[in-house]
Amino acid sequence: TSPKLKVDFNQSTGVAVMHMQNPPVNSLSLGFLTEFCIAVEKLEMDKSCRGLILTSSQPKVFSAGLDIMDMYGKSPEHCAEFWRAVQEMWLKLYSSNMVTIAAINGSSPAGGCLMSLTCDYRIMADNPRYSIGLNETQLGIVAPFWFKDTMINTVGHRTTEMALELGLLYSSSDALKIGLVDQLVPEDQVLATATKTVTKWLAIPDHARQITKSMMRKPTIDKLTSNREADIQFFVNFITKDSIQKSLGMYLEMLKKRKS
Ligand code: CO8
Repeated sequence: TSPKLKVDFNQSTGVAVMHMQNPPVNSLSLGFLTEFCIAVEKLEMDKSCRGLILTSSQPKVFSAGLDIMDMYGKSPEHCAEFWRAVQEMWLKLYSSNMVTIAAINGSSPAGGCLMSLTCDYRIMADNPRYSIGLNETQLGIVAPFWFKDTMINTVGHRTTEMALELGLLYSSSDALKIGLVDQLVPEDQVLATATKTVTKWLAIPDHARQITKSMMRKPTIDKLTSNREADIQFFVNFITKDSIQKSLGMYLEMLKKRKS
């Protein structure tokens, strides 16, 4: 178990609960993503682990998404390494053979929303203060095609088009309405409901469920795996542009001002 991640594996149920603990807001930094991918890989290799629940140890936030500091004022080499780690996180989760459940116990913008979308099922705390969505355009940046595809696969084309253009963050009840999450429960029941749900999914024969999951997701996954280096190059060129760096800087200022 690493400091940024607490993994509770229950041998008798075959279900692991992964608590993200990267204070203050579980931003997906290069360091965090590296640890995260190693931990998921370990569980994936362990034949006795059949289910994975993702949740947050931080109050009010599931994950604030990609760590902006890994994209702001960094060298092209750093940005490339960071982006490869983001790709890896998505590939590992979206193609996982395990039943994956997002227990979303707080806000989940951008990369946090993407992480949730890779799961088989999403349970969110019923709290109007918590929001979820792909808000990239609000930062002056553009959600990559595989973020977009993952959202389309979940909520459909029209809803995704509008959500991405406007960078919409949905309250938990609005997220349920559009199908961005599957179920709302009181905050103190998020994890218990996830545990119950994973049991239901695990009652289906593994091989049949896994082949079906792969059939649904493979075209989307192949699109990235066959274009990984080009996608990294595109990200690095985009994110290191002066105008984009300026947008990120303004967004960071806004985050700080909003606090007071
Ligand atoms: N990265 C780095 N630092 C962050 C991030 C982040 N994503 N989010 C918050 N922080 C920092 C804040 O600046 C603040 O720092 P400090 O204490 O030094 O002032 C600290 O974390 C705590 O944040 P808040 O005070 O805002 O905490 P709250 O509990 O009030 O709010 C929220 C939590 C709702 C998560 C809020 O922090 C928030 O909205 N954060 C921004 C979330 C966001 O917009 N993330 C988008 C990241 S971009 C992404 O994930 C996909 C990019 C795809 C790139 C494609 C390019 C081609």
